[in-house]
Formats: sequence, C-alpha cells, structure tokens
Amino acid sequence: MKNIFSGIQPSGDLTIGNYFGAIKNWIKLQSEYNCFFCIVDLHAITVRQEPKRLREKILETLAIYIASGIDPNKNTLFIQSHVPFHSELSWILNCFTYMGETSRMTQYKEKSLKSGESISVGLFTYPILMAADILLYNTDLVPVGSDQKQHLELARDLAERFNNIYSDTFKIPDPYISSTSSRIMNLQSPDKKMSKSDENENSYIKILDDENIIRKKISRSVTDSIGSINYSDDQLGIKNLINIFSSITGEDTYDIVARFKNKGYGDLKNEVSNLLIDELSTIQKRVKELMDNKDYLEKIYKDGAEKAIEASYRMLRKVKKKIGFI
Ligand code: ATP
Ligand code: LTN
Repeated sequence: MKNIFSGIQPSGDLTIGNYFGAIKNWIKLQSEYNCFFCIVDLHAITVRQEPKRLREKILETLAIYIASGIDPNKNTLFIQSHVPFHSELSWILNCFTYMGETSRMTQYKEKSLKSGESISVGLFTYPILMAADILLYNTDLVPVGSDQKQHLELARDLAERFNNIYSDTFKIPDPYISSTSSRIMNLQSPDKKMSKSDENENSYIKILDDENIIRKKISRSVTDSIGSINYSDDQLGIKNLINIFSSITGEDTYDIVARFKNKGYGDLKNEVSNLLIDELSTIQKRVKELMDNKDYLEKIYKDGAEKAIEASYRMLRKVKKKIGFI
C-alpha cells in the first residue's frame, strides 16, 4: 500500500477551509492508502501560542479528525512533537536548503508582513520542517489545500537534492489537491484564503460554529452587485459559496449554477447554510463526546506515536549513515 502524510496546525479553531481543503480528502483516501495524519504542534509555535489554549487545541484537533470520519484503527493519528525524528531530520534538511528557497515562500512573505520585526526564524524555516514530516514516512501522496503547493515543491526539491548527493534515499512525494475545495476563500475578502488565524471572526466558519453563527456569517458574507448567480472570477464571493456547496454535495459547479438560475443571493446563502449545518452538526456532537473522553484520546495519540516512531526511525538512521555520522 502507498503512503499518505498530512497535517494541520493546532494554532486555533479549525475552519471549513481545513475541513474541505484537507480532512474531507483524507477521509476519501483513507481506505486506499496507509495514512499518517499528524497534529503539527511544532509548526504551530512558529507564532506565539498560549500554553493552556494550545493544549486544548491539540486535543480538539485530534477529536475533529476522528469525529469527521478518520478511523483511528486504520490510520496512524499522532502528535508531531511526540516523534523527535521530525525535529532531527528538519535540522539536517536545513543544511541542504538555500536561503533563496525559503525566502521565496509566499506564506512566509505574507506572515512576515503581519509580524514585522518580531518574526521568528521558525516561520522562515517552517517549510523545511514540513519537508522532514513528509520525507520521514516514504510518503507517496500529500493531500493539502492549494496554499501548500509551494511548500510541497520544496520537499520534492530537497528529496531530489539529497538523493543526487548521496544516492537514492527519499521517495519523491506528489501533492493531492482537489479542484473545488482546494482554496475556500475568506468570507469578508473573497480574494484571500480563509484562515483560522485571521483577526476577523466573520471571515471564517469554524467546524465547531453553531447553527446561528453559521447562518449569520454566511448571510453577511461579501458578494457583489451583479445580481445573478454565475461561477466566475468576477464574482469571487458567489464562486466561493458555490465551491462550498459543491464540496458538500459533490455536485458539479455548472449544475449548481443551473439550479439557482432564477434565484437570488439570499437563496444560495440559505441553501449553503443548511448544507453546512447539516454536514457539521454530527461532527460537532461527536467532538463533544470525544472531548469528554480524554482517556480515549490519550490512548489514540500514544498508540499513534508508537506506530509513527516505528515507521520513521529507519529513514532517519539511513540519512545519518549516508551523511557520515557515526
Ligand atoms: P493558519 O491560519 O494558522 O496559518 P490555516 O487555517 O491556513 O492556518 P493550516 O493548519 O496551515 O491552516 O492548514 C492545514 C491544511 O488545511 C492544509 O492542507 C491547508 O492547505 C488546508 N487549508 C487551510 N486553509 C484552507 C482554505 N481556506 N482552503 C482550502 N484548504 C485550506
Ligand atoms: N504547513 C502545513 C501543515 C503541515 C503539513 C505537513 C501538511 C505541516 N507539515 C506535512 C502536509 C504535510 C499547513 O497547512 N500550513
């Protein structure tokens, strides 16, 4: 069986961007692949996190994975900081990465604009840690949103560079990016991606938002003054709602446009809210139950760490040997 690796940062409340862009694809792929789904807490501390909240968000992220339908018996679910090899391989790969490669990363450029002078070096080297995550597990496929494409290219380049210097070591991973859900947009500025760390709460929908909040946020989402429903880059807000619709029902975007032919924006918003509430409410109930059963979650992440260590220690040993470490 081929391997999958993917992860989400427990840096806040998971959004429907994380759900449609990542988790839903994981669920689709889990029966055909040997999957490692990680909670990337080491990545989350590239920006300041409050310890109590971080602890809570790590567990909540695990609960969301399981509640969404990822089977902990079939897949390896684990917490990144429980497997020290990630940090260790990350240092080694740091020494094979050029300054120019990391400076070019869009996510770094965007986040550094926000942080100004106090930007951490971790935010700069973040994609190298991500490459280490992926390359440790002989990963074939990495299901992510389209914002991660550039990071994945770096992982491929580093793997190829290392292989060329020392002989075949790493597998070259491929991205898996779906068409309609790869970039769920910000509800207030539909030209930007929806992000859990946005300061405007109305710009995103959390997986755990309740019914009233979902309706309110969707009804206030920014549209345009054109007045008819089309799937077009001139109507980014509407296009985003159609993409969300399609991510839930699996319907083609053309069919959705046809369905709303003589209807207004209010109708589309109402239908998208209904679909979202329906999709998320079962997950929310299960997350609540799981968060009340911390012993169960602990068992999952401990077993997961054991399996992840077992699956990755050989790769690090091989890398160290090839480099010339004793
Ligand atoms: P942060 O705001 O803290 O940087 P984020 O919300 O962008 O976080 P990540 O943890 O960086 O989320 O992303 C986890 C996964 O979710 C990645 O595969 C990423 O591509 C995907 N993802 C995040 N936001 C979106 C989005 N708006 N649309 C589609 N996929 C997304
Ligand atoms: N950088 C990713 C999260 C992440 C990841 C990974 C995704 C860290 N390591 C390995 C896929 C594979 C992000 O979404 N910001």
